Amino acid sequence: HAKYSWEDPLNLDAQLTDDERAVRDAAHAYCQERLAPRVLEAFRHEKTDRAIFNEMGELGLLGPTIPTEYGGSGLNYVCYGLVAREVERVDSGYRSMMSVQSSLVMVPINDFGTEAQKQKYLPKLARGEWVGCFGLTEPNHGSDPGSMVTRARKVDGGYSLTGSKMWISNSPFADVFVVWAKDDGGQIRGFILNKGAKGLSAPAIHSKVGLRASITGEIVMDNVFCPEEDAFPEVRGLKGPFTCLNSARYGIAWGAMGAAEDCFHRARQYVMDRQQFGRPLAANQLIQKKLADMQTEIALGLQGVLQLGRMKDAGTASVEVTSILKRNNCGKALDIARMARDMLGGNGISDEYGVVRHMVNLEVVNTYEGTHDVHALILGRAITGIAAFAN
Ligand code: TGC
Ligand code: FAD
Repeated sequence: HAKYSWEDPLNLDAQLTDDERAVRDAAHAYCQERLAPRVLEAFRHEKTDRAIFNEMGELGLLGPTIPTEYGGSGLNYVCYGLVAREVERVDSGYRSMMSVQSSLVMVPINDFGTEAQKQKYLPKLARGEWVGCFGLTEPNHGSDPGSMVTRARKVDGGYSLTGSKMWISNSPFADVFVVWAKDDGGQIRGFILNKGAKGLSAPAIHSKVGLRASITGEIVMDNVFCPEEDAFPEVRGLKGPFTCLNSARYGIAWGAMGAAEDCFHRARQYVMDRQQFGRPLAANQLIQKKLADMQTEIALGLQGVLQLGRMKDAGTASVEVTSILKRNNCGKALDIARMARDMLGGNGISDEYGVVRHMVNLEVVNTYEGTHDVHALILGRAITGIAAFAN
């Protein structure tokens, strides 16, 4: 009978096309050869390397699903997920940099932008020549972005934006700011702001214990002028930002499994090598159970995101399916990272062994783009028809 493969028990590899495998392998090589050697210093000293955007752009990893006519790679959602998994196998912060640019900045410009906006912004974002950020969360409005207070007042020739956004990935060095604000009628609209605009600043947040390889900041807007041609003309309401989140949350669900796999592989090797009581840690039943639990959740989580990717590519994915997998895979990856940290004993506390870095990163990943519990509420509403978070 067939031999068990602990590295790929459900044979994910065989469910991919040749093209998808080629994209995965190219991303894997870049991530392992170029990103992995830099991550420890980046995390320890909170140094975000701007050049990573240029490197990723050169390889076509920014905007993988954006059409080639605008500089994207024109790939399917499964490819996008495979790339996210490879990047996050190294670090969730690197995946964050990539997914904000791809899903939260390029997707809205592609889906809601005018032809002129697409021509102006997408090719430069795809090459990594420009870095983008996405401002939805505010200091007092995170899970409930519909209550945002940032305002876009109509003025001659455009809009004047005032307000502040909090916890914004990439903002301190961003060139392009996709910001959501309420217009004079109280409707949410999207605006593209450019670095250097009068009244716009993006101070860095230096208090993070996780995701330290990815810079995070605020966006402070004091009557920033946005010309009419840089506003998204038609999209209104939360549908705008949520459309971007559907894509980013999907990538995160794949990415979290990459981080979990890295923790699993490191823990497995460690318990095979480490001797206590005169035999390898791996010889203990309690250790083997942990490995079996990790392996099971990774295999099922990967199978789930592959099916979601196929549904997205076929146009049959409801938004709630993304909530199932964002919630499950982030929560399970965090459990796996904590378990791996435990199995490495005291060494598990050192950043040199990798797993505790994944663990603190995954605390963030489990919180952003809709917390674990908010996704439960989205699902609860879909299951019962009753919104638990409504007034
Ligand atoms: P609700 O009544 O549910 O919906 C309002 C309008 O939006 C539409 N909509 C969606 N459209 C597209 N995709 C989706 N997933 C959608 N979900 C809702 C909906 O149809 C409705 O449209 P319309 O035309 O009828 O107005 O709105 P609510 O205010 O009750 O929503 C509650 C809730 C909990 C679902 C929502 O607010 C939520 O998801 N909160 C979580 C917030 C969040 O995810 N923030 C993420 C910020 S960005 C980020 O974290 C980036 S980190 C990335 C990185 O660094 O990698
Ligand atoms: P809150 O909404 O205040 O939630 C606090 C707790 O209350 C959570 O446990 C939550 O689950 C729970 N809770 C909330 N409402 C309910 C309810 N109705 N019922 C039960 N429990 C509830 N945002 C952006 O816009 N762009 C970015 O690029 C971005 N990047 C980020 C990068 C980092 C490093 C971090 C930490 C965050 C980032 N975010 C970004 C913000 C992120 O999306 C929010 O932190 C997240 O949506 C949660 O909002 P909050 O922090 O205000 O928490």
